[in-house]
Amino acid sequence: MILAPQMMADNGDRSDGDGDAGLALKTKPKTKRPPLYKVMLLNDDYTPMEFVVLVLERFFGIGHAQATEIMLTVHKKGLAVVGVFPFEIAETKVQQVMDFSRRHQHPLQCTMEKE
Ligand code: TYC
Repeated sequence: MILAPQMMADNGDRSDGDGDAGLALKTKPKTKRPPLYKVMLLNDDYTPMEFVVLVLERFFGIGHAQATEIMLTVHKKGLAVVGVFPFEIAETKVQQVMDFSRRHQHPLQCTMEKE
């Protein structure tokens, strides 16, 4: 039953309704966010540059110009973080990229690690 505010006037137990039964301990409000995971692409010698750009556009929603920049960063540096996500989303991205690459017979590798 939901009571209208007027009906809750009798506060004989002096509770404020927040469920802490009046404990006067200093506690941090529990607002912990879920851990985030970096999703990374790794360089290799065989995957065509245009395929990597397509992967970034298709699975990470990155525009063509920025996708090209990120691809070139991976090409030059060996790897780059392409996005940061909660665990299940990161895991899905990695699977999607690995499946897509495998289906096109490219050795492109995508991995994730806790931030
Ligand atoms: N090094 C590849 C080439 O020269 C291009 C490439 C870029 C491959 C990024 C993988 O994650 C990668 N064709």
